[in-house]
Amino acid sequence: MNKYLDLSPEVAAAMAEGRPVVALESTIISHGMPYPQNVETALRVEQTIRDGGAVPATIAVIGGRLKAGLTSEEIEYLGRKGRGVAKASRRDLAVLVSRGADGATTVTTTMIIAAMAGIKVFATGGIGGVHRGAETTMDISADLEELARTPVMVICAGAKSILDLGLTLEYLETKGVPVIGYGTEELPAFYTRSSGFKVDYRINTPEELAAAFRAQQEMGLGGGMLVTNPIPEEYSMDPGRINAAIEQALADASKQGIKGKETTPFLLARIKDLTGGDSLASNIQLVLNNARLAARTAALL
Ligand code: PSU
Ligand code: MN
Repeated sequence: MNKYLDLSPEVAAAMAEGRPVVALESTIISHGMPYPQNVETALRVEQTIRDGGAVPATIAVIGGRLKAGLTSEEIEYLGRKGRGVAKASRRDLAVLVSRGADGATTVTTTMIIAAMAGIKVFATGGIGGVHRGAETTMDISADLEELARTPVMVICAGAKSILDLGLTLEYLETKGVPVIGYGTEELPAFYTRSSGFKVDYRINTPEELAAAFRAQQEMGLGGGMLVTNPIPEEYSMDPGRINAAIEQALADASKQGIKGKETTPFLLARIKDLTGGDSLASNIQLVLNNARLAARTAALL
């Protein structure tokens, strides 16, 4: 075992006995949602994974240790500190660890630490991607590179249209990342079930998801798989309303000169404010929905 990595006793026991484990990220807690809904949601997601017969492994960097499996006190700490915790991407791990610092893990670093721990399935809300205007800013999330290199299945609700969804799909194609629609032909756009863009394959069962991932790994292709699971109909948002909020948030970010790693957290918080909290309710429901699918799929791997 990697000397920088700590598995919680529950995760260590499940891995040793070959029981299903699902990884969860912590940037969604610190930077993705406000306190206290962030902590409540993180704990509810863990419970949903347990109800689905798997063990949750929420991932973060605490005191310079890579953690797979947090205590509820650690989750509370990350949630309370919010954007005061470093948002940790691949480039941040070396210095955070050598300094004994804390970091909230993005999709990228959650995949890295999950793979170190031997965890194959990871549930979250949305991934990073190619930002609108990336042809001049070159702002492309490290999440896409990680999907290309690290063997973890990431189950999300698609990507928000704060991103350029078409360019995000082009990038994933170049990098050889399979993009699967769970029960859909269309890439879901996080708050809504449709985006107008097609996924590579529609898969309708956890059994077929597990079989595709197993084939990818056994052939030695490596890399991850992106499973996009549409938000349940009853919680999806009105496209006109959410898209207006997204356009406004993007305009505000540009006016305020928001750049780099601040961009995504700024947009998420702004969209939540502009929709009076309705987007937060949808966000919570889609994460729970992804947790349920992840638990079922992990049980088959
Ligand atoms: N998109 C969301 N919610 C999130 C994130 C993205 O809808 O919480 C977080 C995830 O942790 C993701 C990260 O990995 O933002 C991407 O940040 P960036 O765009 O800076 O790569
Ligand atoms: Mn970026």
